[in-house]
Amino acid sequence: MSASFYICLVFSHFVWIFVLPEYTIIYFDVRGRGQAMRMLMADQGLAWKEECLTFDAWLKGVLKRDAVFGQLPAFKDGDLTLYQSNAILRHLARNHGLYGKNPREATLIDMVNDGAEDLRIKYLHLIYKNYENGKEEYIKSLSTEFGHFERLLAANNKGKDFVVGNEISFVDYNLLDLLLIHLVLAPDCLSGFPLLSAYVKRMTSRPKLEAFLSSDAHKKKPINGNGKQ
Ligand code: GTB
Repeated sequence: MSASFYICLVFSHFVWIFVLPEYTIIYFDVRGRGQAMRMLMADQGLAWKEECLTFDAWLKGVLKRDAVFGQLPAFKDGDLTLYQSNAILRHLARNHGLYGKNPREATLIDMVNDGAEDLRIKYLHLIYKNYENGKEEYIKSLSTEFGHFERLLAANNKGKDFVVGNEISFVDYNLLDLLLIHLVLAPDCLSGFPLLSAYVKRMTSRPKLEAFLSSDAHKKKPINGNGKQ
């Protein structure tokens, strides 16, 4: 199994074998596109290591040359190295039962994740390219953007479950990350969205996720690489 290493403990004539994933995130010192996978792993009780590099070291070093698309985050699962944050989320989802209960749910999860990615690209454009001039207009556009997700929640058991189905999936961590970073950008942005507000409360109250979100590993990590948030 490529994702794993084995710890064997021998107790008299019994052999206990535990299979533990050996995961590593290679990224800049930001939450950025690494945060949904961190929340997923924290919530699922999975251990991971972080290899952090500065933007300067990245530009000067060989890592950029070797990266499949010349970008980070990268993710190591044993001898498998992956790029593209959404592919990494899907990899974790397939290996840890976070991709819906059937093909129909998996497709809906993909659909919502693509919608989340569209919003993330708009957010990143604001942060890295147009913060001072675009912030006000961007915040106004959030009522339309969040309306999509509020309606998706409403259509799924009146918002009482997850965004798709009644089991958590990788898209919940991606959506939660997006909502949390927008709450920093515009603290009132969810005030007109009761289902999304309740969803954030429910998700952030999951014990392992709550512990991660209150850790320094989360709180001290900047959201973005240019100090804007
Ligand atoms: N589609 C890819 C994915 O989903 O993984 C997009 C990855 C991506 O945009 N990566 C950016 C990158 O590698 C970092 S995220 N940029 C470097 C390059 O292209 O050479 C945004 C970001 C920008 C800057 C910092 N920083 O200065 O610390 C951190 C994060």
